[in-house]
Amino acid sequence: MKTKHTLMAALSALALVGCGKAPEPKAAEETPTKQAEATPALSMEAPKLSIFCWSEYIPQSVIDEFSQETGIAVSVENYASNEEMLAKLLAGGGSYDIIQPSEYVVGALIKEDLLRPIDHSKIPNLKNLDPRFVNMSFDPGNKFSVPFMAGSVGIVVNTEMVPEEIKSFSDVFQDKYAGKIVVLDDAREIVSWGLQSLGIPVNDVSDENLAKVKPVISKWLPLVKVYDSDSPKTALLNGDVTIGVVWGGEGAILLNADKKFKWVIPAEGTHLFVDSLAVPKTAKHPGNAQAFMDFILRPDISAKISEAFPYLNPNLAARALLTPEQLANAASFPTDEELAKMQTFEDIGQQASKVDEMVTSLKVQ
Ligand code: N2P
Repeated sequence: MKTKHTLMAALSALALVGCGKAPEPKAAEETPTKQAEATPALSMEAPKLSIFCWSEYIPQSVIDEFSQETGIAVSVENYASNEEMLAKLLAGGGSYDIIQPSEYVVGALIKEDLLRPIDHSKIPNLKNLDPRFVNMSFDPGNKFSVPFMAGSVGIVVNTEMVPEEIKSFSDVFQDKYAGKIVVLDDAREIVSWGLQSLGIPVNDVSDENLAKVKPVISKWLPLVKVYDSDSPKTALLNGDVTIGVVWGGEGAILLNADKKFKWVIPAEGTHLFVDSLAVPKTAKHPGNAQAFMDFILRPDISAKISEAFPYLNPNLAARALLTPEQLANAASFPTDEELAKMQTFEDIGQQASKVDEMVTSLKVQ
């Protein structure tokens, strides 16, 4: 669970990195030669891979299949927010070969020179990707990252309990739904909903705009019953809450589970996230990391990921393997018209700590 402390640690660590005090990469246990670092030779790497990824995103069956095919032993650690991941990565405690940052964090990590360039000749399945999800502004030419899944943030309504029409973020946060709302436990997301309800672009997080958003969010957050970024579907499924703002893949699982759930793309517009795989500079097994990137881009494997976690799959060859029902799930695959109204997040530098402080203070009111 993200705390103020972890985000502040992440931001101060990034600030330090900006001052040229990046944590030194730890020497590799298995292949400690400088030569191996300069030119990753697959044969010199131990058959190991350490993945640090979002919870509920990479099915264990996919990881097992990779291990069976390659003989590479995989360890997995999960996080529930980009900020939690950054804090752990920058603290240098874990030694991760693959991380799974969202678009704005890929941009920040590239800027701070914390990612290792990837070798496209080792990832031929890059060709399967939808051109709309490659060469994006946060990583031109995909020099450092490979899209894993994309998705939108939207509203799920239990229509048996909430018969009123819900169209927007401000429709969700009404007094009559007090104690019946689940939202993502993510300060950047929450502030973006406030900004969008005021018609302000999600990346315009100036002090002035944050001051405008504060009164909006301070009315909203006391109505929230559950903050959950790992599995916000659970509170909706078990009836603890009747309405929520959740990741698209979570919404898609709810729509598949019960017809009483409805997915709504907020009228104000919403966040289109692009979660990618990237290799930290400190990775000990960059060759294995690239083999894993290529594996998840295989159409059959990517389709299996969609089956378990139905996000917006950016892999066209995998999409061709999905059923018409999967492709018709409104929470997985927004229409082109809906997509056109969505915004991706950009790195907002030091303003991120103000966003986090604001939401943290309003949550504990
Ligand atoms: C997967 C979480 C999706 C991450 N459980 C949204 N950026």
